[in-house]
Amino acid sequence: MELSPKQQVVEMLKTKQRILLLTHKNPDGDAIGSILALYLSLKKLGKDVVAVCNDPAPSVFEYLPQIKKISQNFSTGRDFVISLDVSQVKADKVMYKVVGDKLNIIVTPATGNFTKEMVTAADGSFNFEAVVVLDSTDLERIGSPYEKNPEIFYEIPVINLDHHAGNDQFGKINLVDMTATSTSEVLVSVLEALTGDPKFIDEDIATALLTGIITDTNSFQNNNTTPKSLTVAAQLVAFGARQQDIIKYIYKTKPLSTLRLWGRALSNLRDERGDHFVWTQIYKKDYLECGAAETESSGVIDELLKTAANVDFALLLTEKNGDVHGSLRSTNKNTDVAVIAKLFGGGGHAMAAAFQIDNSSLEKSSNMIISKIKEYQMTSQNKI
Ligand SMILES: [Mn+2]
Repeated sequence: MELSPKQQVVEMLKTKQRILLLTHKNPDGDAIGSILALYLSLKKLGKDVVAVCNDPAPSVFEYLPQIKKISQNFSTGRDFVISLDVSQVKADKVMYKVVGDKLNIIVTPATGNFTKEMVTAADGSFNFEAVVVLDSTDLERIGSPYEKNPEIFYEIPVINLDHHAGNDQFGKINLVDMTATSTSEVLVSVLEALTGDPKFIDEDIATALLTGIITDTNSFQNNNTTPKSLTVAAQLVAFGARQQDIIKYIYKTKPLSTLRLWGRALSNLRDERGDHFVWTQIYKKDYLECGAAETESSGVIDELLKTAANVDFALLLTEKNGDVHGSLRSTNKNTDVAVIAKLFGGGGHAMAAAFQIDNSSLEKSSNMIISKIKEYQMTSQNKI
């Protein structure tokens, strides 16, 4: 019988020793929670694990133990192989010596002489045996770890662990559960199957996993919250997940820089109620002047803009890393914001979606974005 994707993931994780974990750029709580939980679990199982993300974890997640183990860059650990053709001359002894800045490999022939023409050099195989990509709809979302090492993803088996409807099934094994609230929720059942030990999930792993579930359901407020996600969350609390820490750090404490930045976002709020939406923008200079990191704008849309009355959705435009980023949140069940994100090549869920305009600024793009959305709102309303 063919193995299910979950069984294939479990088999792969059991048999491979050196494993690379990756998640998407601009990581959210689910990206951070799932990569950290899998990192801690595989370490606990004695594996050699490296966890990498394009960007550092937002400072709000500092309550998570070992969060600093998620690094921003990595060496592919690729061997470099120098080959000597021994079809005509046999080697007797091989030694190496470091002389100044040079590593000399000294090969003594059994008989005859070696010549320069007999030497070649090439890239060897990667030291990783498996790659796990978490919470990413496609490989591009990983950012520079993918862009700089695309060959890894062809040469090493990739496990794709996700819950997004738009996932493009890029893995050798694709465990994409669209009924799950979060990648962290998917991971809970993988860990249970992998270890067969209900007590394997300790307090730290449970806290990381619960962080993912809580942030992706917006503390069980979003309508993606299912009975199963509540059961899994209850289980994690029973395993010692520090739920109060999560709520306190994520929802009840805000650095002053965040409050200042949100203040700017609110004072820039534009009312397009004629077209049934509100929007605002945060410029690069706003982050600098507020002393805020680029990640600090992420909550403004979920906690403030989304509460706007009598509109279909809210839009937040930000300047990040030289790109313009758009976040969309639907405020009612009848509005699918993924459709709007798609106008700009983005995607997501009905309730939350995003897009990016590469190499641009708000000055260049925001008029174009807003007029395209207004045009769409007009035609979509005409249809009803
Ligand atoms: Mn997620």
